[in-house]
Amino acid sequence: MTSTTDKSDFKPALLVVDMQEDFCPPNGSLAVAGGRDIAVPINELLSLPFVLKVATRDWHPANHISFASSHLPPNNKAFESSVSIQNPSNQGEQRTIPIWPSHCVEKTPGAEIIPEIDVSKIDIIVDKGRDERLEMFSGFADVFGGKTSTAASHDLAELLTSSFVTHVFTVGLAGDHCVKCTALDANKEGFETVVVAEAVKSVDRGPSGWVEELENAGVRVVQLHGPEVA
Ligand code: VGL
Ligand code: ZN
Repeated sequence: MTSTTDKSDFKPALLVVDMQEDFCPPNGSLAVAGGRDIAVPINELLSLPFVLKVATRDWHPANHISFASSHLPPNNKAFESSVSIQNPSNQGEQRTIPIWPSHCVEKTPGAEIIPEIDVSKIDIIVDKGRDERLEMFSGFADVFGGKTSTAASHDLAELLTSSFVTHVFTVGLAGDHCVKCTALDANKEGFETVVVAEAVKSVDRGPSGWVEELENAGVRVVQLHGPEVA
């Protein structure tokens, strides 16, 4: 038997982003309204034959740079403050990041994937944001675009490429943060990228600017049980 690489191959992967207790009501420190409810469409997707099913976990040390408790006034107001951080790998490069309540502290109950998700269907878990000095919304790279094994447990692009993935379906929490950044990076890495709208919830309850941002970048935002979102 010969094997050929057919450019028309459809080898889809599913990325389940940050379906963790701290992002879900009723007790999550950074709960997204309706966050727990999307376990239903996510489990439906998990029952489909994706070539690879990956879950990401936000996985921070207790002194993570995005936590209010890591800063002094006036930079310690969760949801209000933002701070400038340095790229540890490139002296002088800076990014401004928002400040959050402590969340998804490694090995704590808040960092657990919620029990409603059928984790038996997940092939691999990628932990991200492990470096106290770096914010990492995307499963692919930190806010400077860096890929370091101290910040992430796996190189997500490499995982997908080694399974010959062509298409990436992204779902989870939060639509306007980690899902958006992960989908934008998947697209940048060259994967055909789709976000499944019913399987995403966002922090921002207002008009969904993140949908437009994704669509402008070439990411399709679709309905699992209906037509594409306009
Ligand atoms: C997230 C804020 C901080 C997310 C993670 O998963 O969307 N948001 N850390
Ligand atoms: Zn985080």
